[in-house]
Amino acid sequence: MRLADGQFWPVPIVLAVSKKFAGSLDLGETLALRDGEGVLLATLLVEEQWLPDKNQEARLVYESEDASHPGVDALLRSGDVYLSGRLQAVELPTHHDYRHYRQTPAQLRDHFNANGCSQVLALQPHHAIHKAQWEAACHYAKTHKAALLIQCHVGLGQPEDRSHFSRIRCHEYTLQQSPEQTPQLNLLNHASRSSETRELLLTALILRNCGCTHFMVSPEQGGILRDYEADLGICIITTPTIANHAPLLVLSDAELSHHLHAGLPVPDGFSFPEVLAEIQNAYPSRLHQGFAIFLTGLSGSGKSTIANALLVKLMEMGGRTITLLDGDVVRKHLSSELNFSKEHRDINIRRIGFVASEIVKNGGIAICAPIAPYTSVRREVRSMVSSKGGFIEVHVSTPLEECEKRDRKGLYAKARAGILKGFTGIDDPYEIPENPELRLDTSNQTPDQCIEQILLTLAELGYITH
Ligand code: PPS
Repeated sequence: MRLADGQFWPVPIVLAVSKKFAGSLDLGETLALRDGEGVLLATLLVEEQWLPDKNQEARLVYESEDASHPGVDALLRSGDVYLSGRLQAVELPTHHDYRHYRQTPAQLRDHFNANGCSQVLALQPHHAIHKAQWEAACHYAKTHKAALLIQCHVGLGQPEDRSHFSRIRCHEYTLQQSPEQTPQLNLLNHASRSSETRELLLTALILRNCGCTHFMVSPEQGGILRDYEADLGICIITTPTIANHAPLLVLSDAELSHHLHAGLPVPDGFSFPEVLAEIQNAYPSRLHQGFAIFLTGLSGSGKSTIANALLVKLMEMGGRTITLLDGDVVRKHLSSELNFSKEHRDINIRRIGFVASEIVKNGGIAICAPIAPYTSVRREVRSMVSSKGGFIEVHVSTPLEECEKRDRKGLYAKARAGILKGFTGIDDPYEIPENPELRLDTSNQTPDQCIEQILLTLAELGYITH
């Protein structure tokens, strides 16, 4: 918890590089630190490099060594060698959104000083601020003549998802509820470390550096922070329970949106109507979310036939834009340079997954129909798409004998004759999906029956009404 000079510092912020890169460096060299677009943000004079004990770091920072913890996972995947040295800032990262809310700690301190604020109360909500918390903060600010700062924690890069914008719009609505106060809203660019205790301590430290004297947290967080109050140099106050309030419903934005979509009543007085409307809008119900239908199976199993029939059926239903990413079409337009090695097949499927996830993110339907013979990359695509909307894996399980009997393109015959090498099902593997949402065997069902089953599954999952 301390730097070598004794300063309190809860989370190491390090520059991790590969062994190969570290091996190519000499101490005393200067490195350029650039953002994703190549803009020079800072330079680092390399004074030291060492091999960290990452398991110990994981244990101390994340209280876990389990790689399924996102912070531990990121730590273990980062480079093996840490570099340190004198850091020289060149310029701050550019952001195109909400520039007026992006003040540096020094600018915030100057602002509070210029306005004669001897007390500044900070809130750093993870989600929207609802009534009880806001009233408690305003009450405190009024009785103690304190200024208010709402610090909104955002990621490092350009924002990608609408929850970022929706969260800030929620805060703007909340601020409008107390015209007598002039709270500051500020965005803090910070890579989340998914560490409960240490991250909270770091947040408190950052808030102190922004000129805040008090930090309002939940009673549980208060329990963690109190022990460190002296080191942190900021007073911790907890959200008091306001007697005349309905019992406080503690829900994340996503939980609250499910609550709203399920038609469950949100207690009167829980939040502000504009905030609730914004959350409902940012997290649409499944009926308004995008989804991908991922058909996987052997060549000739009937994927393309199902995909094409499903395309027109969904178009007939209307409502969402639909894109078909058929195996052959993708091979022609997106992946023409790739062959059928495992490595290239995985790249092909990742490309399909990326395009599908972009479509789903924007509320559309992506129908994908590649062979996709490998489990691990199918899993990758599932997680890529699921974070944006629905993912429905359909294993077109028509047996090999039937596919070979059909042999529409004559490729099985070529593979059997040894003219075509590495053909899926003949001399290349197909790993059977373990838990697809649906299995369809086109040797005993018509395309119409297959489509009906897909539509029923979509309806059961809530993505369409059927
Ligand atoms: S993969 O494995 O998912 O990347 O394959 P995909 O992009 O779906 O491409 C499959 C189509 O390519 C033709 N083809 C082959 N398939 C499998 N193995 C080998 N070696 C091969 N060579 C060419 C074949 O026509 C597949 O088309 P479909 O529509 O599946 O029959």
